[in-house]
Amino acid sequence: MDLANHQNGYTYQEIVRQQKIWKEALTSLSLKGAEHKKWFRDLRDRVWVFSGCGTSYYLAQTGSSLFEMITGLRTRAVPASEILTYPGLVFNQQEQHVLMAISRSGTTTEIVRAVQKTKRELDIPVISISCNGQSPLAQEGQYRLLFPFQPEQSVVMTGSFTTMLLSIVHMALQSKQSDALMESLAEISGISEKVMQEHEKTVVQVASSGVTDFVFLAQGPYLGIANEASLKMKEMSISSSVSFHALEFRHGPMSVVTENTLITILLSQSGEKYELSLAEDMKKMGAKVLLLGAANGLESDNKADFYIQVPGGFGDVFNSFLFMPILQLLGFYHAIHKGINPDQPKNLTAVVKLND
Ligand code: F1P
Repeated sequence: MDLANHQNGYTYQEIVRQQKIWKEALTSLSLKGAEHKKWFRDLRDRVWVFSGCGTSYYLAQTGSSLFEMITGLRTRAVPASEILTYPGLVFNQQEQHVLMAISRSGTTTEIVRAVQKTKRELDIPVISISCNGQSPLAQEGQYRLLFPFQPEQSVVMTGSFTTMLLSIVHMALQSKQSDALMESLAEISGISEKVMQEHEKTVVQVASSGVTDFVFLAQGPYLGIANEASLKMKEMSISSSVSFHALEFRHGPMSVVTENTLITILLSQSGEKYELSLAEDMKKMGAKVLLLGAANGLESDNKADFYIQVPGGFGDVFNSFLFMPILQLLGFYHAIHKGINPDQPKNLTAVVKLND
């Protein structure tokens, strides 16, 4: 595997630089705490609807879960297309809403049209979250969650996902006085960098272990991460890849498991007992199993073929920042293993523009 050559490519560079970008974003966001606190005063009685397309939809799923865990406010996550096709199902008339519109480019047709419909026709306030502060999406929002971001050259989103997620977590933390959580947020970039460096060799080993199709399983706030990991694997390595709620996998989807299947289970705080038992069952079925989690003594239980253990104590709110870079590298290295250049993904464009 010609690693050196592809590690100079921008997809790899954008994966390994992301923690540095988080620090820069956090410096800028920390100056906006008072403004974000005012947003809560304006909008706290509403249901917070998170929305985006593709990677940004999976970010919406993850962001809404973490936002609700932190703030206790009611949230939901929908693809932008649902706002265009079934606005009445998204914005139930019994409730009041605020739309959190997410987009790396800020120019994706569906999310821009969804924001315009939500704001102009439905008179619902919009918070724009984008890596491009000059974009139509950023300009459209009455509220703008923005931060400095070195634009990504890659078609596939990597650091843009985690940096926008960081901005959502930072904003959610303004709704409560928790020095401990703010300290963890400040620490997580350094910890994540170490995790990525420490486990990169294992990721290369897993990616080139002969597996050919991929399953990513998770519960709760990790489902969006599993969905994004699956999309990364598809986009970068052109491989068969699916994702489900972990405990749903036994109810039919496990029928596709072969000895060439890698099942990656993201361990959660609340579901670990069930997820470890699932790992054991899948290993018995002949799949290769990768356990990714903060559990102590992970390797002692022999329930899996591969283990990536991250430092404990950061909990469900911050583990996504430890898991996502690892899962992005998995897609990257499997692409290299297949002789595919992730800088030139097949059939994809960086932004989807509709003409209709
Ligand atoms: C959304 C998106 C990406 C996908 C591809 C096409 O982009 O669907 O998630 O990987 O790049 O565009 P954006 O709205 O977040 O810019």
